[in-house]
Amino acid sequence: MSEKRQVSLSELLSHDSVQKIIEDDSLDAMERRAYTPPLCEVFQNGPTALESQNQYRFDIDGAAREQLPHLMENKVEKVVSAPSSEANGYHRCRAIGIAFSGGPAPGGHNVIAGLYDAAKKANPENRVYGFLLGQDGIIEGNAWELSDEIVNRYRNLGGFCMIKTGRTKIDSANKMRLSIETCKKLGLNALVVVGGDDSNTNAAFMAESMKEEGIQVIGVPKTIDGDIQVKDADGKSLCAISFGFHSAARSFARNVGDLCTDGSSDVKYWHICKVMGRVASHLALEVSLQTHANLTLIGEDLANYVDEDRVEKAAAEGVVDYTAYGITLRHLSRVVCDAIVRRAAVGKNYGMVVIPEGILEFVNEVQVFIIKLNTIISEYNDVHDTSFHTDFPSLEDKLEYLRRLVRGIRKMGPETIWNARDDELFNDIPEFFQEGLLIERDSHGNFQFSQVETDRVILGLVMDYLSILKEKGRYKLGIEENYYAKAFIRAGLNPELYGPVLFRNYGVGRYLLVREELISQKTLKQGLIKAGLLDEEEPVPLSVVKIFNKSVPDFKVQTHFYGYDGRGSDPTKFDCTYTYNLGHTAFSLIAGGSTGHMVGIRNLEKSFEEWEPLGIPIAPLMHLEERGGKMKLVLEKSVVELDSNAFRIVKALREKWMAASPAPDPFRKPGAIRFRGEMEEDKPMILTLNAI
Ligand code: FBP
Repeated sequence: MSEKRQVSLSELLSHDSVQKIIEDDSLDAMERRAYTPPLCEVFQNGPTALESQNQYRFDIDGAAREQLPHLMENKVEKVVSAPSSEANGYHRCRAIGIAFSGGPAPGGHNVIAGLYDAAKKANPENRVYGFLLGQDGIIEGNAWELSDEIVNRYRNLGGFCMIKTGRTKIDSANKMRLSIETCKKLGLNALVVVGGDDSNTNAAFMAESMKEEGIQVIGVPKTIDGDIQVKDADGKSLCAISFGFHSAARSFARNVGDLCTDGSSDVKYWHICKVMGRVASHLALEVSLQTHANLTLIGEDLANYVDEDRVEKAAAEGVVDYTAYGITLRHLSRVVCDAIVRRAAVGKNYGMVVIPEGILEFVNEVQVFIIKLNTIISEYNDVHDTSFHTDFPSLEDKLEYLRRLVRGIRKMGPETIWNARDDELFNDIPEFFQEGLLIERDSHGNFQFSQVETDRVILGLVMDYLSILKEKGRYKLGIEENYYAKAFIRAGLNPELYGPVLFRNYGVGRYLLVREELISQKTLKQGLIKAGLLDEEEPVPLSVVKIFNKSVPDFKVQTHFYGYDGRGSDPTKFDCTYTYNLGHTAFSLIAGGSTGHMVGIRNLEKSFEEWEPLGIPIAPLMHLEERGGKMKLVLEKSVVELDSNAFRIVKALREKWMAASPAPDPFRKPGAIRFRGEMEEDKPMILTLNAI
């Protein structure tokens, strides 16, 4: 017997094929690093300057005027090629710091790469520092001077791994003082903050406070949620979408698309897919367009719901029922159940539902709880040295605190907010949801939807309502007419005789629905006896039982959450190009002397040649909003507009995509994020549609 010599482990590890396989870098990553995205023409032609655009108008909030006086005169600035007289200023030696803020979004590394390349090209002596772990890095003076080696390692790659991120904001006098000290120590001329609405809000306050010190602050619109969409007072678009949205949406859509394929193959599951988007439903809307999932809930749309029956009833009594406006948890579950029941009626006991993470924010009763609990928690934290969550670690402790508020034991503000009715309603909701609603708020007092099992809440309600519908005989699985006829003929039974007795639509529909009153073996037997098809002592024929059992749907569900995965995906070509140009724009704004501006690119929906880099003044966009129980000056989040083209199209196709008909499901397969080759659609669909 010949013995085969086993290769030693060290030989194996040094083998060429093994080396290739265990290499940390994939071919895709290597290609991404080597790729340089195209640059807008203005960046290809040497130094740039800024040109104020007076055609844009803003309705300025009085509070913004008061709190950000030095930024009120800021205008929209277009990046243009610099006349030779201004070139010197552009090339002046500078030190710039950059920090990520908030959740990761694909393309962040290219903002750094764009800023770094522009800075080094303008003057090789320029220094760019990356602050580590978000704004904590600025406060604590924790920064890295970026080099070619560091920057090259992350070009076109996803995540914020290069310098990491954090959710701290520079929102107190002390943090501001420490940040200014850091900037001075590093000799910084400018700071770039790459973040969402809250971070850009924060950037404006930093710009205001640092102006005297001569430190410029520039924001970059980042968030996968896509809720930074800026228009002027006349509706002219300045920033159509934040970066990262396209990549995250494509990543979610790819997963949802694959589930559509699996779901319509083994036809036994309803897949409930929750997709990120803390408040706004833009991501869900884009996933809907990309995949044609059977049902996509859009929070903004549901919030607009009016219960006409209740309105009419109240009107007849001469009163107005305000609770008839807006969505309730009950209505939400009805919308989902309606889709399940209608598809079941045509034999489809499976389907795809897309739920935006922030949907509960739009539900009346949940909204009230969130606002009240935000206020209670924030007031507690303001009054005490410790925090609400440290003092009341368990759910029971928290509930007891709320009970004490009701009993009026605590004689401070919050007890008026939480009354006996709130407590009663709160105690009616499942424990895991109570815990979810009481979780720690983020540093802005924002409710953290990603921590709540929204899908579980909705599913619980759906299951309850489906059981009711089942008991009432309204939730049945349609039986294909031919299948029924063949099965009965095989069993020697006359389908024509049994059909009208068993089905409510016999001879009408292709899918037969068992009569509502036939809800058990017992009622089935009685039905047959009553129709004279069976004697009392006879058993129900097996094929009748088989058809009946087949008509009773077994609701099986799989839940999925798409969020962190998409946030960590590599950027699409669109996001690679967008962010690389945003980085260049940031440098141009700094070189042009701007502060308190957010970078933007106009005409993103058009061909690349028409992209127009600019600076958008943040302060004039700000308005007062309730945050953690207080009115704060913030940059407004853009939610899905119900009169936008993208939403109107999804609404118009809702019935088609629900596919509650015998026709095949019109699922669309978006495919993977491809970096190489031609891509089917090269920018967010909502962007293209809304620009029409
Ligand atoms: P940003 O607004 O900071 O970009 O983050 C958005 C987001 O990705 C939301 O979609 C999600 O709700 C949230 O972050 C999750 O936050 P965390 O990373 O703290 O869990």
